[in-house]
Parts: sequence; C-alpha cells; structure tokens
Amino acid sequence: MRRKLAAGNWKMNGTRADLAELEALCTAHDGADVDLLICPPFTLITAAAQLCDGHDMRIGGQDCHMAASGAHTGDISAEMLKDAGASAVILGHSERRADHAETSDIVRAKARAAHDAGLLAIICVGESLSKREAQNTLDIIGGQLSSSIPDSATGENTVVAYEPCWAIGTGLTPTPDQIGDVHDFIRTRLEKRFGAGIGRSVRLLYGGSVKAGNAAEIFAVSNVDGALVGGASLKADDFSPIIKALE
Ligand code: G2H
Repeated sequence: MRRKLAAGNWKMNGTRADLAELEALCTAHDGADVDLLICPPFTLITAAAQLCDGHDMRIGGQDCHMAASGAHTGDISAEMLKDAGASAVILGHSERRADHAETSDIVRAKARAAHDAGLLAIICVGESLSKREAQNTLDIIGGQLSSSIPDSATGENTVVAYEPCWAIGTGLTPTPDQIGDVHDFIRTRLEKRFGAGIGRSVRLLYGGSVKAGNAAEIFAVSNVDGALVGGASLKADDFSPIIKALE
C-alpha cells in the first residue's frame, strides 16, 4: 500500500515572512494520514526545517548538483540540502529542463547524488503541448523515465511526478482519463524495469494546476498517489483543502 504524498513546490517564491504559511500548515495538519512536504527556495530551507521540527511536515529542495562538492559557483549539493534539514529534492522539473537546459541524463545523475545523500528524489517527467497534440505523449514520457531514473531507485528513495508542461501554472489540466493513461503507463514501465516489488512501491504524483476545485477528481484517478502543487501550495488556505482531499 503506497502512502499518499502532498508536496508543495514554492518555486522562486517566498521570504522569511512567508514561513507563517508553513507554520499554519504544520499546525493544521499534525497527525495527517498522508505524507506532507514543502519545497521552499534554498534560502528558507534551514528556517523551514527548524519550524517543522516535531511536526508531520518534511522540507525539500527544488534542485541539487550532481557532484558531491567542488567548483560549481551558485550550485547546491544534495549533501548540503540534507545538512540544511531537507529530506527530499525535486529533480528535472520542466522549468529546470527549459531554463537550465537540463537533460534526462543530467537529471539521472542528480537523482543518483540525491540517493547517495539519503534524500527522496522526486523526478519530474512531462510532455509539451506540441508532443501531446502529435500524440507522442507516451513516447516522450517513456524516454524521460528510462533516462532520468537511476538504477538505484526504490520505493523509499524515489517518487515520479507527471507534470504535463502545458498544464503548469496555466490553469489547464488534463482530463482524468488522460492522467490515468499516463500514470498507468508509468506504473507499467516501472514494473517492467524494476520488477513488481519496486515498480509498485514508487509513488506517482500528478502536477500541473492542481487546486482545491480539481484535487478530489484527480486523486480518484488510478495510480495517482498524490500531487506536486505549485501556485496553490503558497498559501495555507489554498493547500489545506488539497491535503484534505488526499486524506
Ligand atoms: C507544476 C506545479 C508544481 P502549478 O509545476 O510543480 O505548478 O501547480 O503552479 O501548475
């Protein structure tokens, strides 16, 4: 039985004042029947982790470098995230793939570094609108899965997030059938590569314009084990109903 996960991706949003939202979430959801994670910007990780200490809320990063240390100005290693109090990291988000030319090979190396540091790697995959319209969605997702997930993946250290690029921050969402088709495909691919034990234990999140109004419908889809939520995770009043819909 896979435990559900509600993960918030604050992206490049948030200063110390916004930790009040995190505090409200911590208080409201202690004892939640699902796993909870907020991934704030790097600058807030230490303070966020201290704030959440003793609560049922974990903190994660939004990226890490593939190397353990070295001359990489401006980058952060997986070990540094862990040291700052993070227990997870989002990798291969489409905004990183687009803004920083991250390939699936790079994402795989980063995920390997995350595993080595003891972090949960949330590996994102998703097709562009043109690929969806050309009916190439499953080819794209299959390729991203093969190249982005390292052999070290298990159900404990890896989560896969399906985030169609055209649904991110746009207010557009795929139909439940479209989400189900992709999630079932991902599950089958994981089972084929890693065997039934690991393949069935990796949690699959949907991400892309999840909000209170569509969460229940999305969570009812087969092989959806939770959500990676961007805009609607910034305010406790927006994220709380999504968490409740998952419980
Ligand atoms: C997709 C998602 C969070 P949003 O990027 O990863 O963002 O919910 O704002 O579409």
